[in-house]
Amino acid sequence: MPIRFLTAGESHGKALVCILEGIPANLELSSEYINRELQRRQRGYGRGGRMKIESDRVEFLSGLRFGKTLGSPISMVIWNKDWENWQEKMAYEGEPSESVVPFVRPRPGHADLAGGIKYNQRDLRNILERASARETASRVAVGAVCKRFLEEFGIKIGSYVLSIGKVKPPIEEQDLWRRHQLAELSEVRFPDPTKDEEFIRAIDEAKEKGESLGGVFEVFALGVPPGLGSHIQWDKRIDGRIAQAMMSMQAIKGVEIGLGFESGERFGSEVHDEIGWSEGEGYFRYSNNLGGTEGGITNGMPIVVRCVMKPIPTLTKPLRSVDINTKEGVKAGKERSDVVAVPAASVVGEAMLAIVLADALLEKLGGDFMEEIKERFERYIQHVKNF
Ligand code: EPS
Repeated sequence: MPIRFLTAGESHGKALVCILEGIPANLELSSEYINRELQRRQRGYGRGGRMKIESDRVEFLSGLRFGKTLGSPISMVIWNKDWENWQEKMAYEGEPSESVVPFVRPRPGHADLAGGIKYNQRDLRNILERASARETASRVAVGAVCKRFLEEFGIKIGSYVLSIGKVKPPIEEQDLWRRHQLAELSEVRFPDPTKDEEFIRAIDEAKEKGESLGGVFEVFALGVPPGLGSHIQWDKRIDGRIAQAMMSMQAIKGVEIGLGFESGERFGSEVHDEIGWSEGEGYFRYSNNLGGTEGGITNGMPIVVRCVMKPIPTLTKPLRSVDINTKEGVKAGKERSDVVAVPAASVVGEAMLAIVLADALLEKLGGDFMEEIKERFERYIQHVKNF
């Protein structure tokens, strides 16, 4: 696995930090490129007050010189503007001041209780700070670097929202990239901005009721060559690696590739993608029901992944819980939060898919600098066409 990354940072700490290793030398990269992706993650109707405070931007700490990667670990920091308001409550050293009120009423659905038990923390803030989806800003920064890398090989990644709560308008536009472009114009990343109002109404209604909402989004990759991942071992299978990456995102409860669960309801002839061949181009498929993977290997068709996000666990009309000190039945604690974050999760999904594919492409091609990797890529593409 050539690509490795770690993130660090509490939601209301000073900053989010990440280290990305494995990106080859001589890749052109700019903070502007990464910041564009970070801004995309901040959008979406139904986000809470935090997104008005933050304007996420990355600062490079290593791995880059004069706009090109060095092949060394790329480390990046995203400063939390909100830190200014949390310095006392999140102080790194000293004793807690009187203003620090421990969080003792775990929210059903959040990591609060399970994490508190596991790490023996009686102030559940010590868990929720790291469990927060604020961490996904780091993933988007890492994913942006991987996207930049994949672009050099003509691989493009996009996404759009399919549903929020029960709102699920039909999608007419079939071309995946077109859907992505239309989603960029929508306040909820739906690939038809004329439907935004329907979503906004549902989100407003949920907010009024003290509720939150989840939903489904689809992430895809175009231009992925056949041959990434492998059938030979469970942990090399590309579909397994994609599913793990997606499931690791906060609040994701299900992942499907291609037709996914629906394939279990069809005959084999209605599922498997028939094979064709054309002069100059080589093999192609008449359909893409399997979402671009067969036997744990990419097959040259677009990778299509669908994820479901559960509703955000912080409710302004909270559910039943227990005070971890008194053991009394109480209402769960409240935190400032979002009503819905599916559009943001869809952007994070792009980042996770980019990370997996960059890793698999580097595994396939090897190499330490862009020029040699590109040469190998061209040779491999010739092999694919001539096979
Ligand atoms: C998030 C920042 C958080 C939340 C959200 C995601 O900001 P704050 O907690 O300061 O309001 O908006 O986190 C959660 C939904 C969660 O459950 O923790 C972000 O940057 O995406």
